[in-house]
Amino acid sequence: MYVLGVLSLAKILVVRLEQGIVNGLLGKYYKWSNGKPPKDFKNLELVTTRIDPQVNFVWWDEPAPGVPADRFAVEWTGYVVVDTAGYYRFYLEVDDGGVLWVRDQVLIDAWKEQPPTVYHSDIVELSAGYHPLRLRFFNNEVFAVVRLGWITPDGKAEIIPSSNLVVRKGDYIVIKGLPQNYRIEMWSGELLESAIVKGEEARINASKLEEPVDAYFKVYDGEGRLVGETPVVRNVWGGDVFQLTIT
Ligand SMILES: [Ca+2]
Repeated sequence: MYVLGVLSLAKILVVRLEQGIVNGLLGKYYKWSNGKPPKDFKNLELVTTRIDPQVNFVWWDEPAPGVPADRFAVEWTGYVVVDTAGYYRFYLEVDDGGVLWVRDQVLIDAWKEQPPTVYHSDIVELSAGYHPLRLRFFNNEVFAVVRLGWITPDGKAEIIPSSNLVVRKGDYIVIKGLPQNYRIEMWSGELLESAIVKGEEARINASKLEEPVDAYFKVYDGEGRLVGETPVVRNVWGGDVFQLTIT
């Protein structure tokens, strides 16, 4: 009779060194020369990129270092995190124009020069979880206003809080601490992805993970033998960096 492989498996400790989930939205700040910028941002000149905790701005001056107060545009991307499933409305106050997408659907389209104006979306039903969001905004001449809010199922209107906005820091989950040529698999109910250790680390492609998962890692040696597996780690996402230790 064979000895059950399970008995010989190593314990593998896992420590998260970096967190892939970052609260806020990724803001890309552009400038252009004249007229209204194209809605697709084609040929705009990217000046700077940063994480904005939320979108709640009034600008009389430069919105960011190197970005002019006149004729700038911003694209914010990330995910809106819905805690309670239900019916939501989004609202956008803009001077000058803006377009809001959630899940690739245009919810508000107000791409024109105007004084501060508030637009409401239709009611949308959202499941609990992560929904991709994109907001484009431009300002022609000072001053500028852009505020992104929502009305939650309980009727509360608020600027979307930073805790409900999320950016995924990277496309890869990086695993450190394993020998060269070891293979690592990421599981969450089913096998999600795998990668081989090259140099100091294994890089697991996480670009398809639309929201964080509770996952564990199986480790195989260079001959393909299962070495062991980690405990379940909560909220694993692109941009995470883990240190694994085989004990
Ligand atoms: Ca303006």
